[in-house]
Amino acid sequence: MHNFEFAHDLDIPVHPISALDFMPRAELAAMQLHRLKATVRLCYERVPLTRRRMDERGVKPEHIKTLADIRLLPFMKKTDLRDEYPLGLNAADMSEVVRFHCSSGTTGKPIVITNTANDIEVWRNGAMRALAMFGLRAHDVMQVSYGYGLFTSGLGAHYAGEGLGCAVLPTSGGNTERQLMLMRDLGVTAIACTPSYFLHLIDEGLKAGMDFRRDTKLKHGIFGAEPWTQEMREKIEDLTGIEAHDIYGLTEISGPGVAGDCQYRCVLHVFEDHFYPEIIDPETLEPLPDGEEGELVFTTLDRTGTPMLRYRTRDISRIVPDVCKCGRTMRRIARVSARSDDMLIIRGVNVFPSQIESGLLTVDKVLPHYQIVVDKAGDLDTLEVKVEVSEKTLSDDVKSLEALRKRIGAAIQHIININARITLAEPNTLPRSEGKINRVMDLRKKRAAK
Ligand code: DLL
Repeated sequence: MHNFEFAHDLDIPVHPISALDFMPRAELAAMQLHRLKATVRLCYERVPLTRRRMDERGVKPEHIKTLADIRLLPFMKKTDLRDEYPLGLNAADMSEVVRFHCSSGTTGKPIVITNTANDIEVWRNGAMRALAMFGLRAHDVMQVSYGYGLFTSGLGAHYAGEGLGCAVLPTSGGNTERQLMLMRDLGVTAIACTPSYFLHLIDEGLKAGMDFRRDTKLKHGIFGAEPWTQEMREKIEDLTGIEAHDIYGLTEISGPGVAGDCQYRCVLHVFEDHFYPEIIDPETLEPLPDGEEGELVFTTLDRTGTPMLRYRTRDISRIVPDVCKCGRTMRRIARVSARSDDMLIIRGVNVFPSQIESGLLTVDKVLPHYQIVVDKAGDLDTLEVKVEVSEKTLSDDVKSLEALRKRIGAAIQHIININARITLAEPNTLPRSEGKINRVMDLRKKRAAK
């Protein structure tokens, strides 16, 4: 169907659904521009907030003549969705809407996204292409342990698996014992869940005497919905022998399947025929050149329920220049290891939880369960990192434990330049999660609220 612009050296045959991933750039750009124009027209005609903002800037749909003209358009933010709750940004007639999805924020009302049948297809297409890129095929048995419901995770993974012809096991989250039993008994080869829930499954499996390599057929993990580091990926792969793939997405733009990594890892291909990425400086709102880190912004190119123009995700990434060795022509973004919302300011230094994770997971003997506690002693911020180690490690002599604490502290300090107090915790004592995990306790906020 498409000419392949670049030779590719995939070790697995390309799935037919992936053909679009290899579109020649010129063809892709023409498709993007055509779709962008239609989306801008739709928003201008149907979404009063967008129309007002475009009018204020003197921008009309006909001013969008090239892809670069996207810069003329106003941004959208999560607060717009909240302020326009429930349906102010909906562009479709209710007769065309087939599903609502919601994403909760930390405060107040959820945001509501309407999906037309077309939007579900767009979403399914991105999610299927992600799984195909990971190497899943019809013979795979996929357990979906993401939650089903208002969140997009469960259903997104579900469609993608079924679409590829996999046998899907919709366990949703929770009931870990049953999850493990079914995983083993049904010969599950792929699991889709948050990386933090998979850690919990590994733990519970080990406790029950289960060896993932020996007792399961698990080959693929389809992990996303929360930031996780390369070090965490290595830890998971080491513990279980699976390939841990990274799938990215967000409710406002569609769901899981906006981007994913190919076999060359570390960076994610964006399904650019549907979702147009930009990186901006969050202060000046100016687009940044390829390679520079900033806030990830997406424009949906062919959604019709709640189309989004230049949606500010608050996720931090960068566009990775150059062509990928896999031959896909879709541009790449660096893995999203942090959200600007998660940034902690400790003694004046900006710190992301993922930086602490990267540091501590380089130390052997450390288990991938930790908690970050930020507090104040007088006027000074304090940072404590609690990390689990095995009972065997804890039974080491005092000197060895002190040396281990020092090594962990040094690994963290090397990255964030802050001295943290390290507490070694017993196995299974730090919080676990069935969905997105929060590993940070910022007690300064509680003190300030008192
Ligand atoms: O979490 C959609 C999703 C489900 C993606 C399952 C992947 C797998 P929301 O609940 O709207 O949607 O949350 C979106 O989660 O802005 C990121 O901050 C974060 N996130 C999602 N995927 C990744 C990832 C789903 N692979 C928010 N790496 C996004 C890092 C991710 N962060």
